Amino acid sequence: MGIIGGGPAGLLLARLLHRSGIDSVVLERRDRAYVERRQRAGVLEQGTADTLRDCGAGERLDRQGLVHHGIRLHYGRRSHRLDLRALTGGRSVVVYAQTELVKDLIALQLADGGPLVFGARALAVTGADTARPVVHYAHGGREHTLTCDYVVGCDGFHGITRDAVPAGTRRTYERGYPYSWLGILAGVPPSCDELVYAHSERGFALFSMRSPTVSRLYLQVPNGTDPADWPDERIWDELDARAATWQPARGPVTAKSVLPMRSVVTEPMRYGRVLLAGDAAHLVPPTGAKGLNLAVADVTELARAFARLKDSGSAELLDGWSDTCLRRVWRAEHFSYSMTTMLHTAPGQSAFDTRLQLSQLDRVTSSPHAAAELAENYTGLP
Ligand code: RFL
Ligand code: PHB
Repeated sequence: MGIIGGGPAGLLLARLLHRSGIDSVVLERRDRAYVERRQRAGVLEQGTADTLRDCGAGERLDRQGLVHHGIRLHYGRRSHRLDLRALTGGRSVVVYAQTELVKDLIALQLADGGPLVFGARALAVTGADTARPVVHYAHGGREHTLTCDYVVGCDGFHGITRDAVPAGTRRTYERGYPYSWLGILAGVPPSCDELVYAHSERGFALFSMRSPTVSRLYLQVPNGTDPADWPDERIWDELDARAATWQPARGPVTAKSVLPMRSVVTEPMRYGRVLLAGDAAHLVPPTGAKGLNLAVADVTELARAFARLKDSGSAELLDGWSDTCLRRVWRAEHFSYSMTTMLHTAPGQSAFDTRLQLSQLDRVTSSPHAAAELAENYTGLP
């Protein structure tokens, strides 16, 4: 099996396949230090955490991950807690940085998994509709080929595997948003023990964390924002203004970046012997904390399908894999879109639209049914 991309999707797939006795090679274009430092997600659904535990990657997660039983919604100078555990019959989320999860999976892969080649950039995949697809890649200043039974593109949104699917056989559904997030890491203990999602007419703000000593915060900013225009003081002042009734503790800002938001789905996720998983197949805006969890769900199902094929010769799960994943993907797309549009203030937003947002926030904080709907989606659908 050829796996392109050593992010969470590629690394976890390699691990799961290894446990089923299926060999794979992972090609990752960046070096190890780069992959282990890349700041991204932080919220793991319970099912994601369980998958990591099942494949032997749960030791540090259980020691250092922060289990959260609720989230806070701030709006109109009020704060409401959604009790995720009570609303879902016992489900919670775990705050554990994607950087740490990636470190754990890399260590496992290098200890007893198949080859994981850093600095190996896939250039093209050919023969998707043959029995032996080929990955063409560059490594160490030379070009190489890897001939496989299957190729799985776990190469993220800017990957090249998607191009192996003829344009006429795939369809892409896409939606943009008129805002981005400015994200910072700060060396200061979290000043709230749960995540705070704040709606304000100045724009959205999110308070999160990485560990008992590191906070992670986000501010809605206009598309095209240069992080250099946001000195630390300006960020903290704006966070205070948006959080209204509550003030996050200030501390040294150790990282700052701007990320645009997009919703994208490519269908189908399989063409012949080439498959697309994780961000290579779909993107969600981060407000619902779903991207990493979807990537994990895709490859968990895929590893199961390959194990079935190996053990019983049945391709039934593999043939249904794309449809199985897409049902979950579209649910997460809807949830991520709803959270995003409920909480952000679009440029030039009308007072009418703001009243609709506040009405919806009132609904999810006062109706047990509406709250349960949000909580079930947030903690992950079975
Ligand atoms: P990745 O992590 O992008 O990994 C793809 C890997 O492929 C490599 N690659 C190639 N390798 C070889 N040859 C090529 N030609 C290659 N092209 C690319 C890349 O170097 C990289 O190592 O995709 P993957 O594995 O599908 O994982 C997806 C997640 O990373 C992503 O969905 C999440 O980070 C999204 N996300 C969040 N998801 C959550 O579930 N919960 C969250 O709280 C959350 N917060 C976030 C997020 C994403 C963010 N950013 C920066 C987009 C917060 C942020 C700020
Ligand atoms: C994060 O901690 O990076 C994070 C948390 C919740 C989100 C998005 C990102 O919805």
